[in-house]
Amino acid sequence: MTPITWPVRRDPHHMPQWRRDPCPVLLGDRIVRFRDPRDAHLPLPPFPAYAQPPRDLGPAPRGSMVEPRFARVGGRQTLLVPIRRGTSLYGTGEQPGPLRRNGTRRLIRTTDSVEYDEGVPALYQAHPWVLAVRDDGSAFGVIVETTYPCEVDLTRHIVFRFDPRMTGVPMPAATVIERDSPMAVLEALADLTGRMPLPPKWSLGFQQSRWSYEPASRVLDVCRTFRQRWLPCDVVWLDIDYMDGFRIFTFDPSKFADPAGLNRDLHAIGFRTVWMIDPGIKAEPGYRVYDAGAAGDHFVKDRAGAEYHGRVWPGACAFPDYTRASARAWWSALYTDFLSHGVDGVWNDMNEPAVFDQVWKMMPHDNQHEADADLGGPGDHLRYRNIYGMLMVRATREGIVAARPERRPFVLTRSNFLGGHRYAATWTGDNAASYTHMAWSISMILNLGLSGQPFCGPDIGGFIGETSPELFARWMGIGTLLPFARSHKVKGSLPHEPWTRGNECEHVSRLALERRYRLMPYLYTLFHESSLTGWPVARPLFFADPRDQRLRDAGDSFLLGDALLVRCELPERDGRGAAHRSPMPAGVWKRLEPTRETHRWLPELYLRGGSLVPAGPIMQHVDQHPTDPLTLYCALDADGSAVGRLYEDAGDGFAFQRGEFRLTTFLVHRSNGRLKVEETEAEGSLAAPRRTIEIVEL
Ligand code: NBV
Repeated sequence: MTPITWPVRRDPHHMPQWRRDPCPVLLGDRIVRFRDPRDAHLPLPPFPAYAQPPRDLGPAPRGSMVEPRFARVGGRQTLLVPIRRGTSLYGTGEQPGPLRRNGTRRLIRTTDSVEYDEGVPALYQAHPWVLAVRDDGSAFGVIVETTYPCEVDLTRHIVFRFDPRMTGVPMPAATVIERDSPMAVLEALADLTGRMPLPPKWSLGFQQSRWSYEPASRVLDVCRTFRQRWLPCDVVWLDIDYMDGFRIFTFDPSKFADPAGLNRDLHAIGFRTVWMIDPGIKAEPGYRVYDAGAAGDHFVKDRAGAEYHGRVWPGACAFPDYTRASARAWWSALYTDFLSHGVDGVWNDMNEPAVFDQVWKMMPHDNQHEADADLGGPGDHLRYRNIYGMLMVRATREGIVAARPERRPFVLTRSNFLGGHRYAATWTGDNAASYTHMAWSISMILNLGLSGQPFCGPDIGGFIGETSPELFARWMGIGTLLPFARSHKVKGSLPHEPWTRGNECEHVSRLALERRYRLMPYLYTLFHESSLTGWPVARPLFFADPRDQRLRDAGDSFLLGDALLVRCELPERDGRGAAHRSPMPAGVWKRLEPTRETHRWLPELYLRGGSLVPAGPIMQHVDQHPTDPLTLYCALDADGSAVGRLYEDAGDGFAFQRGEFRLTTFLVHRSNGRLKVEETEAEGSLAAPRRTIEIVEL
């Protein structure tokens, strides 16, 4: 697929007039908003990526910051942030291809792109955001404050070009965050865009999905087989075919006649369920969801002001206009009845939004949204498209919280916007069963994390196409170490449960799953840390030493937190992929094997010298047993000690917000030739559980 970008008219006689902002505004410590001075008198539109509108703290001190420049180039508003040699660029949201983004051009526009490749113009999510890491390890980030589609061009510098159809819209502002390290930039980004709420612990377990497991008895069979074969798993997913004729918030009367009964049976064997809800509502008088939406005037309009209809699964559909609080409240309320069937989590798909009978599956850009003033007031689809998915999951999440205030919600979304991690986890959409896509599942997850979204993962195994047993097993090895671990597959393909691909594949999958469940105490601790700091759970290798240029491109390895390093082998099988192995960061890294054996298809794990990671017993689902014994894997430093933390709470609910948790700092050190463990700090009101602590020195 050739990249689609807007043509830039180059007129040799007409040099662009680059302007700098003579009076940028301070929004926080070394956080400065810059505007095109030609537009500075115009009010700034609201920017929903921010959790709160940032406060204007007065004129920014000059000279110490990167300074964006603004111009009209070839009739298009353009913003340029010059970079110096040795600066590596990351972020920009969900992007296929290598980890380092220098040299690339992409659209920031939510687009349904099945079986994407590197040439795809845009994917499902929109993050107008770039993270830049200088040669000395210092870093800055650029937030471009617009919901309109734009192009991010990193071929030489950081350039944003805006849509020529944005007539009468002021040049978007650019907010720059300047820090001493990339971690600190991400923390400041989270100060502005908010933090991921702590998810329920079960959503960190492994998840099995397929388009679609049907009927209900098949769902139950699959889950029972996981238990019989001792393959740990927490969640099963219900794709679109559970619905009655694809009508959302309904159940097929024969295939899923008793969803509450199904959920009960699954809960009894330790499974949670996540059910799909799309935005398209069948435009069918008599269907209660459509009737109520139409009566409440909750739908997107066409340019003439009539209810817009576009084709999706059920045929002609209307689309909720989530830009209005009243429509969101209506949407939220639909979940009360739906969840009463024992549904645990919700999967919002197709929310770019995707419409089948349109070019690029996009509804007309002059469709109308009657947005509330806090979003910027009424406007066309061009303006609001990029935040459609984010507003949808905001309403979904609010609906779940309202219906079930005592439990933590779990929502997965395909489309989202910068800041949308406040509402939902995400996955990288319709990838393919290839070694290249397996490699991208690392680089894409890392760049999403570097764009503020910590809770993300790929379709393990690859969605489109058939997966060989080796590819499947290798992908299980990698995917079970990524923050969101779900295997999913397209309709009509071969079965893709781990036991359907031969003994070796099943064996390796089991080891991969057992690793994840062994490391669950550490993983949950990282999620808790991320919910406080905004740091990614899965981090690029260069976080271990941002000055080490050798690590800047490493897309075959990643860090889980700061203690664990995951080194993957990415065989070059499609003529692409990374055959070379990235170097290790400097310092001591000790091999760690948390299960009784390993396999050549599984990534290698290393623990950083001076660190320890807490691990628990292997379980079939996260709440099957208490964390007893607690194993502390230690890589002692030169002084013979290792430090690490463990976060524990009820795993669901909100009691942790009232102090019912325990965050323990463990110190293991050698004294008189023996290893001793001390709890040097403990926060929270939960008492230390009585349990066996086992120390394993690597
Ligand atoms: O609901 C069906 C699929 C789903 O399985 C997949 O994960 C989504 O990304 N959905 C897209 C719609 C159709 C895709 C061709």
